[in-house]
Amino acid sequence: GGPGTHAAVDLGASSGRVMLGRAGPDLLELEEVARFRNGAVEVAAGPDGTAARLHWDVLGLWRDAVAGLADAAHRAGPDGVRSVGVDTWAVDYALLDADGGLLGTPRSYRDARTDGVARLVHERLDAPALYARNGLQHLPFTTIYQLVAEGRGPLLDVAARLLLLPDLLGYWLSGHQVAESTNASTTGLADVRTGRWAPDLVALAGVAPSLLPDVVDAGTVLGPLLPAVADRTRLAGTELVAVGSHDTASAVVGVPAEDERFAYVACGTWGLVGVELEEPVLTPESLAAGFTNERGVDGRVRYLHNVMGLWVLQCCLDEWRGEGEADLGRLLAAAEELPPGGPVVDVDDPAFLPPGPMVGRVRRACEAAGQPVPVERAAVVRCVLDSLAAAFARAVEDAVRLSGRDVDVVHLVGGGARNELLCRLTADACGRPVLAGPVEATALGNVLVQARATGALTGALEDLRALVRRTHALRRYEPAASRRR
Ligand code: LFR
Repeated sequence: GGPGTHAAVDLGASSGRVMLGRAGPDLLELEEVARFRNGAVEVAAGPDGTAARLHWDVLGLWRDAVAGLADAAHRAGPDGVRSVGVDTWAVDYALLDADGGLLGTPRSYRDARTDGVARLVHERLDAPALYARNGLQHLPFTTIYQLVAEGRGPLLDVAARLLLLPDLLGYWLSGHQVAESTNASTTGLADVRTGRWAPDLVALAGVAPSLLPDVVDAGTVLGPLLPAVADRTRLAGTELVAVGSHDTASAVVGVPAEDERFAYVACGTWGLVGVELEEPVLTPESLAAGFTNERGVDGRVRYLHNVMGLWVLQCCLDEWRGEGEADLGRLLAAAEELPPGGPVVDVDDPAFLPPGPMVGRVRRACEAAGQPVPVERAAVVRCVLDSLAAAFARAVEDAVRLSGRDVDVVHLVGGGARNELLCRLTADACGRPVLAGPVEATALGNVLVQARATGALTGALEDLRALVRRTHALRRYEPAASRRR
């Protein structure tokens, strides 16, 4: 068929957007039709009114997504929107009753309820054995641990179904309850070899197998939107397509790589750093280095490490805004003027994971590492960016070493590609060229998979990536050693 028009709902932990995408053999463009804030909402709701709980406002996200889809229908004009795809961050889920009603309010992966839970799971299946089954880097908030924490409350006793968040929105859009496989792979409940639910791991989580819906692969056309949704959005004849519903899986599809010799940094709230492989790497060294084998679109392996990402900077900015105003552009310009060789901290430290004031955590980490403590805001910003760049470089080297895949270039996609200082520091730290962009790689990956599923595009991921490369300008950063002085 000719070019297709598609709507991508792309929800990140700090912002969501609805994009209208047009794709064909020589065409790939995105139009932003809606952008809205997102963030976990904290309430103190323990028995004594003190325990902080972190929830996602899924109803607000649904309302914003539907409003965005209505705008998309309007902007698309008479030819309409062929399909819709939804991606969000990973691991978090909603519970539904037998009639499909929402039970409770989904928790954020940053909620402290998982503190100490992983240890309990590892007492029953040790970390190496778990790694052999699910291939995942140890993160305290992986769904399997969240479910063990969930089991301390009442909801699992009445829940009939668990849906990961993009699949929840997909259910509300189409009435179909499924688990898309790239995101299912992040739960810790899926077999790293097959991408399907692993009964032993489901049992370890303490849930009934019937709680989990059937797994479908990205590229599956799930069916038309529910009539009520189609009416409200004026999307007539539009179908829901399962895309790489884990945002990072869609981002990796959207990496404009020329051949397989590339590493990627998908940099937004998190920095996901790794390579794409055909087979998982499950060695003890890989486990020790904190490398995950998440499932990619077309059954590829996203062999990567989670780096804390722009979250650390976002929390510093929120803190400064609370004290008055804070201008990121000006802070970055001042940070750029500072000499290299300043303090670097280990951003992988779990101390940086919870929400709340961040500047003190950065300073304390410098102190603990015996490094000069940044005082001025610009010095804190520079420390965070130098630390991210160092962590990205370490993860690229680890990915290369552990997988045996040599790389010529590091593609930096996502919101971080806008941050020129971060891109330059990353090139310097990696000692390799960085190709920055597209900023909207995730939405592009979402649209590309829809376009291929509905016939506007054909080919392998390499062909989809070649299209991104032909249609999007990238910015190249050479590492310092090769730059002229
Ligand atoms: C990035 C991301 C990461 C995942 C983290 C938590 O947005 O999806 O890939 O590890 O969020 O879900």
